[in-house]
Amino acid sequence: MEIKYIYLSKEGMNQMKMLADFDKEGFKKEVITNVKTLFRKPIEEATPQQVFQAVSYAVKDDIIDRWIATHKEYEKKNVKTVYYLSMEFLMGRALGNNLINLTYYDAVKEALDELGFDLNFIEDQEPDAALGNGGLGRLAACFLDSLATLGYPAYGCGIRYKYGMFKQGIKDGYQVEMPDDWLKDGNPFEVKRSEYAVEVKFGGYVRVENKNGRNYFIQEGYQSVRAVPYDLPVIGYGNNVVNTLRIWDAEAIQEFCLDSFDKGEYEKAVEQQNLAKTIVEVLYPNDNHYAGKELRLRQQYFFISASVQRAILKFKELNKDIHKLPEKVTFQMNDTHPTVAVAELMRILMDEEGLEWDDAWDITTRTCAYTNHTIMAEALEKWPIELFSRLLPRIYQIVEEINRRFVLKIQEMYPGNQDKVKNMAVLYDGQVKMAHLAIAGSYSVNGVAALHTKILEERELKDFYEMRPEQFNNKTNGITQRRFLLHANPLLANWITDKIGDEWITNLSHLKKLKVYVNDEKCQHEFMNIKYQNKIRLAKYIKEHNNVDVDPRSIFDVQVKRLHEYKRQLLNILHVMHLYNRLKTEPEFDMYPRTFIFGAKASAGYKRAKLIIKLINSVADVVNNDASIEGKIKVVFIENYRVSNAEIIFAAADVSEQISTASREASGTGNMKFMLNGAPTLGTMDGANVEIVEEVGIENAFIFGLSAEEVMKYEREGGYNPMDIYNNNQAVRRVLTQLIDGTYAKDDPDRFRDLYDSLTKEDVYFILKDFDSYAEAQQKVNEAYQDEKGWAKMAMLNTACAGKFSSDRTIEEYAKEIWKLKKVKVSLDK
Ligand code: Z16
Repeated sequence: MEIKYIYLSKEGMNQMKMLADFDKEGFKKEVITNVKTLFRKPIEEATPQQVFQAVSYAVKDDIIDRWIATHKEYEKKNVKTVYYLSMEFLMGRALGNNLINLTYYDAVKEALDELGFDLNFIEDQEPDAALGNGGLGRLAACFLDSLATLGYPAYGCGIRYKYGMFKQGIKDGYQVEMPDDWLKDGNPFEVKRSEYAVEVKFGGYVRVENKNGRNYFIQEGYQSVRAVPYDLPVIGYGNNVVNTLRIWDAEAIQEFCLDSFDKGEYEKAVEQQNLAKTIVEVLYPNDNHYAGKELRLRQQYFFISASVQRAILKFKELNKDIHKLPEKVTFQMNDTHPTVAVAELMRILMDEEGLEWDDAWDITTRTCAYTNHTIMAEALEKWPIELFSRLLPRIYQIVEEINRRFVLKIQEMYPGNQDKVKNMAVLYDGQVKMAHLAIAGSYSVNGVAALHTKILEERELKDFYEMRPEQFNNKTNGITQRRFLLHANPLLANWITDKIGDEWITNLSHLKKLKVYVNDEKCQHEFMNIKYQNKIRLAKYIKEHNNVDVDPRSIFDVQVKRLHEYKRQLLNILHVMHLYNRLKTEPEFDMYPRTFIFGAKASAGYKRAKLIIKLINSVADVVNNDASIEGKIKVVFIENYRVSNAEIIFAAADVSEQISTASREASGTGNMKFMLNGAPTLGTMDGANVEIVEEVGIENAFIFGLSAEEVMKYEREGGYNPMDIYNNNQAVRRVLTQLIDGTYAKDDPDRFRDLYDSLTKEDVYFILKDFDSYAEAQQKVNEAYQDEKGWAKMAMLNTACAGKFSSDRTIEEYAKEIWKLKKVKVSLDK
């Protein structure tokens, strides 16, 4: 294959229209001054990191004006605000995205060129803000982008982890974890707001005091920390709106007092410093898994108490009557992690605002809303009562009372039905069930894709749904096209703008206008050449970072996501082993060259997931170095998959692997990023894949495997017998045998025995069951790709039909149907 047409956009540059108000010469001067004042250096001597800092501070200057103007407007209008409470915000890099949303990207690129710097290279100096694990954290980040772009008043509330998601290295094929010291050079965009610090209390006991016939609950003998907020700007696209991501740091309450000779005081001071330090030290690296650690519960209460206290204080600055809280505030709880907010709000309303229970409960349940992101049982948080009540004694009392009243309600509705109590109580079996607390305390419960919400209503949360169906609703996830197309794929972004104008940047449904071009051969060539350029960019990245040569003319087949058994990276690599076997043993067999690209972090303690990474790398070692297959298969494991390299990967993908066991992936959001960038889905009918197929048509995807219904039916009947497949399917038996005969582990043939056992004993993720169907779908990919026009059309249709999956659409639905927010306009009078 040669390059038939190189597309170079002249007119279509996005963002030209706003350049008028950008002062290029002033900006250049500011960069030079910043290098001088920050680093006492002339710009010629600055390191790239220092130039990054200087540029970011120059950009920040523009941001601050808009930030102040936005909040002035919010206060003037006394607007309703959503507080998006989340343990995770997977923001990635800020500089490039901020420039994009300020619409200054091209202008700053030019200014830096003139100073002798390449903006791309400067962007690469910034560490990712990796304050999240995967889908849930990145969703929160996309939501903030959309909220600001749509002009909705919003705060993201989270934790300023000292160390974010670990950096992954691959040593000898194994994952090794390294600390992510993302703040070591400072974060130029953050602003510390010490004046908004609040106190958060842990432990001790509760003393009840009766005054004038009313009980007061006073926490005593507690330890406490000072929660100090750092604000990060979240910039709307081209609209002067700047919202805030507020992340909390912990400090000791009393300053370390060196001249104190009182031993007790001294130890107490050290203790408080240690407590503060440990709370925000590190992000728990578990995706879809609950570890039940005390420190994790501390983190949760820490940022929730701080965020809710601050929100109430802010509300009271503009409003007199606390009963009006639901008219001005919504707390959206991102999964069960922040659901202690229900009890914390009750505590503040009763113990600090002096309300009675019924009043406080009415306000709370009109202010809180809950999003469920998973049906995976091991992800549901259930805290031992012993731990919960010791750490949060007053909160526990409140949870007990919430439970008592909720159970009464259940018994009232279903007299004598103990099963209902067992299935729905907040406290049961010595545990605090956080999902049940969330549902009891919320006015809205939503799932994240149509299928997921259906499964919640019909199975996982059936009893709750039957009790209060109107509480349940679906909000299918989305992604921001500003980061995942405009920033990540400038060639395609410019091409689209050339064809249909730039409205897609803030209204992604415009992409459907591309449909008229999908049969146009010139357009097909342009589109596929952009894909080819992006594949060259990724091939370069892989060469630089992994030292593997890949051919950009091969099919780039990509599975990037957290490593989890239910996501079935194992199915993918088993199939690669199968293809390799065929190439080696069937003289008739041929296939179009394919590069299988993986990227995935395994939670540090997840043994089997780490073994799967080792297997992928071991297969890569064998296959990549076997000259006899003439490079038909390459396997690449991209180290340290994260938001910044994801942007390069999505743009370069031909095939999007979305192969979870049906019913397990609540939504998926990577699937949408691939689609937007023109990669058809190879997947199961799971999560949002169902809706992708609905939008693009089943003929423009490669669908295989059991349906969610079928999977759940097998599960009700106690699973299936994988040995039936082992016995009857020769191809499967061959790859399974290769897991234990040393084919991929010469030095230790038993290395992968655990994987073999998991597949042959139970195969709870139906990998063998779906194997043939997957191989068949892969065969179809192989054939379809060789029809150049057909493939180009399919790829283009995927982009053209991706409009629904903008997080702008998702946020409009949340804002209208759950939050009842009003849009605000911000103008900058200079
Ligand atoms: C997470 O990333 C997700 C769910 C969850 O309960 C916890 C974490 Cl850390 C993911 C889902 O697995 C994924 O399907 C979904 O797209 C994403 O959350 C956003 O909703």
